Amino acid sequence: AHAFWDTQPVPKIDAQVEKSGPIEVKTLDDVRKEPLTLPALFEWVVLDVNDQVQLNDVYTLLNENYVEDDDNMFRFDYSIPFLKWALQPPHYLKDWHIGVRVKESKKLVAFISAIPATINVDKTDSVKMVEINFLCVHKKLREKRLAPVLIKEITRRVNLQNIWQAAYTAGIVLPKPVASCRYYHRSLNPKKLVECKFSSLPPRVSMSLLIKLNRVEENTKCPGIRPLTKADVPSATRLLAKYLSQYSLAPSMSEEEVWHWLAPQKNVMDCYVVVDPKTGEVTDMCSFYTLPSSVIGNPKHKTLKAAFSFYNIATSVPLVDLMADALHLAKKGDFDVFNCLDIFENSKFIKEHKFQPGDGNLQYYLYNYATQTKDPSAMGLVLL
Ligand code: MYA
Ligand code: JJ1
Repeated sequence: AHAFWDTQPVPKIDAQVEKSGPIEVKTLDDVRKEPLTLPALFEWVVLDVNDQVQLNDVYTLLNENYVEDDDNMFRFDYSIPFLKWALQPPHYLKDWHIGVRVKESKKLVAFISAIPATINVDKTDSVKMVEINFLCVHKKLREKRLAPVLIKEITRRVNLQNIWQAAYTAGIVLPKPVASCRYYHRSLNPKKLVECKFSSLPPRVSMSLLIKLNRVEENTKCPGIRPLTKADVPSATRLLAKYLSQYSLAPSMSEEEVWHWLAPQKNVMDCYVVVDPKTGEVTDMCSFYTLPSSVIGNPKHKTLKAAFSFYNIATSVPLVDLMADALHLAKKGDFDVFNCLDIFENSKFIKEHKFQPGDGNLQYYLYNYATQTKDPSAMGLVLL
């Protein structure tokens, strides 16, 4: 049923994986030295995201053609600064920002990206991988088998760096999910969410009652909570490493990477910490990234501003209190909704903070690495 995926080193959908490890082992000699062949009208390009014009081309392709919900009412609208940040972590390779342009017009019609990451699997194996994201084919070129060509080309360019594994997520089921996770949503601006049809007014609930039900705390609960600074990074890196070590799939981040991924950036990343006044150690942190969605065909609202839960660690306060602060801060930041997955210990605050399940799922995958299927609560990795 999968003309492409059946040829790839991924477990069959019905496979019961017992032992973890690579599915196939190859060497550089096995890797094709020339790019994959594209249909004659198209050409491969590397997108230089330091160039505003090329970065804008990626933004526009994604803004018009990237991921939508099942009913095609909302489409992710990753911002330009977000894309630049997401594509340029420490040790990124510009060769891994791959585009397809129409030869004649130079219009960008497809994209795929890889970034380097070290991922710990089953708490024992540290695997050098890439994270694949932003796979996109223009709406007018869909179902022409272009996606497999993009995937094979990025695989080739990653293999040329002697990297043989990848992690990725998708809204659809492919061979074979490591974990199947669910989106949950906390309404912060219920009136707008209803007007956009992101949510509906529950039966026998008035708008004024809905607004009241969705109020957040007027004050923060965690004493001294403040934005992460560069001076916090050594301590925050230790806290993260210790916290993430309990998960079956989690990133391992250097100090450099922690600062890249968590440094506060307006309209991109929010990260707050609690620091022990005696020791200066970071004891708690919460973070969320900004990912708006275009509201498709709504006369009143053009975009929905969503916060996506990132890495949250509570040691000096209950996790529920830390997340109350995250919701308070997101509301103050004018977000309309706060989204999270049922990964980490998130089920501990989902009910209490009135999150509701969405209609979307997120499947986690590994390429060329077999491992036992995991519960969402064993997952310690968030991809953008
Ligand atoms: S997930 C986000 C994906 N993007 C979108 O959903 C945006 C909107 N949609 C589109 O742009 C297109 O519909 C896409 C497919 C591009 C998704 N992941 O060209 P086709 C398989 C993997 O005729 P199109 C993200 O970014 C499909 O099962 N495979 O189809 C992570 C079929 O194969 P098979 C997918 O609709 C991406 C084949 O493609 C996906 O025109 C991770 C059909 O191709 C998907 N999301 O284009 C990629 N959707 O016949 C894998 C469809 O076998 C990375 N397909 O069923 C693997 C690791 C690589 C690096 C390895 C290094 C070592
Ligand atoms: O956002 C999502 N769903 C929303 C909107 C649904 C619109 C109709 N289809 C939703 N709303 C109802 C819940 C409501 C929230 C406020 C409080 C009351 C309840 O369910 C969904 C997630 O649930 N989003 C998507 O489907 C987008 C795609 C998700 C897959 C992403 C794949 C990314 C891959 C990147 O590598």
